[in-house]
Amino acid sequence: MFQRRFFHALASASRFKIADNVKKTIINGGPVVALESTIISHGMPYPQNVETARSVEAIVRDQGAVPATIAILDGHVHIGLEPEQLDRLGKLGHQAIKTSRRDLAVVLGQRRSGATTVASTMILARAAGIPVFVTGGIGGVHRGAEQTFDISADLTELGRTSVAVVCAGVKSILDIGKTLEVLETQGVTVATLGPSRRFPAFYTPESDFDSPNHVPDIQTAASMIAANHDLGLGSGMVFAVPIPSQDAANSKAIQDAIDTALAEAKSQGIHGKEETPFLLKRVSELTLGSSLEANIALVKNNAKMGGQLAVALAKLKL
Ligand code: PSU
Ligand code: MN
Repeated sequence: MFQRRFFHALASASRFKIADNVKKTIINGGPVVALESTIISHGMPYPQNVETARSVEAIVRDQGAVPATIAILDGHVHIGLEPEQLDRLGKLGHQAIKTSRRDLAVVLGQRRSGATTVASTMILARAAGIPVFVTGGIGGVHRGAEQTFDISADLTELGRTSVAVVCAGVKSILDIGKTLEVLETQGVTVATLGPSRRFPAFYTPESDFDSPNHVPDIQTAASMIAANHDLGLGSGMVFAVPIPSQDAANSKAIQDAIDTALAEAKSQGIHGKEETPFLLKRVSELTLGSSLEANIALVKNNAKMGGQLAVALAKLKL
């Protein structure tokens, strides 16, 4: 029943619109899973984005948890979207403002609509009292960051906001080794969930890096979240779930597409918040959709794990 403790006074402010079933479940200490919206607007094309978002919600429900997709619509923070709202966001695509921590005040203050990244979804989930969040991949340290300083705000957010993020690791459009280093600096607990000791590479089950921790089962992961909260660490956690091997993409084809996309981004001068969406789109185009298929499959698998994790956590009586 500890979500009740977790519930933040902030979420009762008039800027928040929390869906009735989500609110009821949070107040009763039941299982809720937060879902981000940049993956919908900027991470996948329409209509696959909306179809995926809907099936992800259904999978979370099948595990016995309540899904809460988070986005900003007309200046309000929505925790839990109606089907029409999800559709609107999916159709908006890149017209929705990609909203990370620094953008929240801008989008809300100007009463605009925005899709939340991992960083801002964590902030809003924390405010609403939702300790578990499912996504595809988190942002990380971009390749060449020693020159550009491009390090996703997701990593610093993970250092300061105690939400557990279930993902498939980070894409190799990023520098996976440097991403793990920054997560360590930020004090983020990182663990691969499942039998492997490797940190996953999003489209493929294993990167070249060992995961700092390895958790064999959901129950243990739930106990780790409870320990994080009990100690009041205030920092986030990453549970990395490798893509199931039958869904994994062809590693060579993906790597070639990533190399081409990175070269294009460089020659076209694409940087800052535009870079990640550009790379995701180009990799999908260059692999003729096979990366998108893998992406959809892994998000669904994460939703299954995340739903079960939220259920296990809600059952822990603290
Ligand atoms: N990685 C993916 N898919 C995504 C994103 C990252 O595989 O959709 C999105 C997430 O919303 C993440 C954001 O929080 O991109 C990171 O963007 P940036 O690198 O600009 O911080
Ligand atoms: Mn960036």
